Amino acid sequence: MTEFLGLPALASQHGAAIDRMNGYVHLLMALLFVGWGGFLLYALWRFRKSRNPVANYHGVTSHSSSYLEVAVAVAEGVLLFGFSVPLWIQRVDRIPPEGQATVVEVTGEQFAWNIHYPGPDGRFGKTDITKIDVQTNPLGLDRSDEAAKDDIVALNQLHLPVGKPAIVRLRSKDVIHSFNLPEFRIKQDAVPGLTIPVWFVPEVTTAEMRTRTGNPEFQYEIACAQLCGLGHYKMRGFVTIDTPEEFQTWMDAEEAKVKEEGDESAWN
Ligand SMILES: [Cu+2]
Repeated sequence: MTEFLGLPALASQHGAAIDRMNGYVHLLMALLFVGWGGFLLYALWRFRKSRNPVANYHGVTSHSSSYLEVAVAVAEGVLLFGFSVPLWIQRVDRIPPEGQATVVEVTGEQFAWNIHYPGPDGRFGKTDITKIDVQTNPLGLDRSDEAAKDDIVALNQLHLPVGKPAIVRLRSKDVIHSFNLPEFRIKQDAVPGLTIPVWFVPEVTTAEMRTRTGNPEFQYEIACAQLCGLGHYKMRGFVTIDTPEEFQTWMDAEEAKVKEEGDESAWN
């Protein structure tokens, strides 16, 4: 189905179900398009003036069109209740427990993605609007808060381990953005004032995808899918799917950076 629709390579667990549904919807639409187009041509020919010089006041007496309409409605009902709704419930209602997932907060702003990990303690530190500094502290993280001391903040670089559910809590600092990960079949608006969770299981590491696509420079992208201002076009982040070991190495390096910065500010 992925090839048939010309979709980006697939890299998440639930993505195949989304592609399948997308394919069925396109098939039904193609069928309707051909059916309606054919019917229009038939009607033009069948009811041409030379064959029908006088108007027929009885109209259509056969019921076949009603049966066809019912069949289309049934097909649409099956798509909606058989495929869409179960998938939707799974996506928005069956969020895995946080203890079994990588939890990360992603905050959109004009024009970047701020990535915030809770650090080894697993608790997100307090943020304070008065502490926001566009250059040094875009989230306004309050490092004096015990839970914030080990928090990791990154810009446009989201790392996740392969095979483990990832829960992304989406937020926005200014306008509505949209967090779009095409290869993971994830797209969700980030709305100011709301924290919206999205979850998925990444199944293909960045390295593996590089081999698969034959592109040594391949990167999973975070695209902003909502026209959010003049710099919308450059609001582009990257997702790196690591093996669990690589992820730990990256975390440790980020953790060391945080410690270093903490020591420096204490010294100052
Ligand atoms: Cu945006």
